[in-house]
Amino acid sequence: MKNYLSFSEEVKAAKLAGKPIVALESTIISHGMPYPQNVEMAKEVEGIIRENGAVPATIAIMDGQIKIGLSSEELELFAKSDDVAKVSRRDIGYLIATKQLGATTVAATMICAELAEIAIFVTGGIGGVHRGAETTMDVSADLEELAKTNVAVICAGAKSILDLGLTMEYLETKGVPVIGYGTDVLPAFYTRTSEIELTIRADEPEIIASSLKAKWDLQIDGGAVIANPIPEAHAMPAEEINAVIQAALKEADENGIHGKHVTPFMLAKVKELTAGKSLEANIELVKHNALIGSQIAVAYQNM
Ligand code: PSU
Ligand code: MN
Repeated sequence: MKNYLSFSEEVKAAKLAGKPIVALESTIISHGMPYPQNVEMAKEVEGIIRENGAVPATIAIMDGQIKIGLSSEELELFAKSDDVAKVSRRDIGYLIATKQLGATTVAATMICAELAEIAIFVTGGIGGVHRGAETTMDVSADLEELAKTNVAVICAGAKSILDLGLTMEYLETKGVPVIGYGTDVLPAFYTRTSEIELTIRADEPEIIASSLKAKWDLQIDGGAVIANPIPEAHAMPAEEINAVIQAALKEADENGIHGKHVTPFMLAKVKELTAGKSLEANIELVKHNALIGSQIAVAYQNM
């Protein structure tokens, strides 16, 4: 196992010192945002985590290894190159064998974080059950991973490009806790609320940390979703974003976009149709998740 993992000096030192570590994904950099905002976001997020007493570990596949922690040059490479594969659970072995560049999704990052013994992972949004999944069967591998891998994902809920109701049903069936951070309803990424009520709410990072500890101490395997609403100042008006998402879904359908291309296509299209406002919101919500995620990581480490 150890031979496949390559830790950055910073993460190695954090492990030795017993410091809290926060995992970060790389698909959001390579396929979720355009250059140069993607690399700026990645560096800012790492900075926020450091300022809040934790150590960032951005995860990606490169040179036949799983990198746990990337240098600035490596972040730049993943942000700039148009030759980076989007890596989910199915792809990890092949990408290592062929020594290609691979950006890890939520599912793949969870697998790598667990291997590296990192329990807390910060990102923007998770994949889920797509609208129309009853015919396309498009259900993100992120959900299956949440069902079995012991990593908590701090995100801003799920985007309404997905079927939020079906996504929640899936998570309920698989026994994945969805914890609202300071909210009783599922945040919908660009907006702070949705119509979906949550059964678990926590207002302090310590409650989340101790809930995770109890779950895993009891060997109740699987991840958790910590749903942290986008800050008020950066939220988008619901009608506006929903109209844009409808238009983007229509375009995706007309262009026959499917499989792993759906989510990146939708993100780029929504950005275009909102004249970049969705990207700004996306960056702000990830930064806020980094703040809350660091607090959870610190609390978890202190237990
Ligand atoms: N949602 C975002 N930005 C992203 C993604 C989701 O707002 O970059 C990425 C994440 O890496 C997530 C993946 O794991 O898309 C889900 O892809 P799919 O729907 O193909 O499973
Ligand atoms: Mn899919």
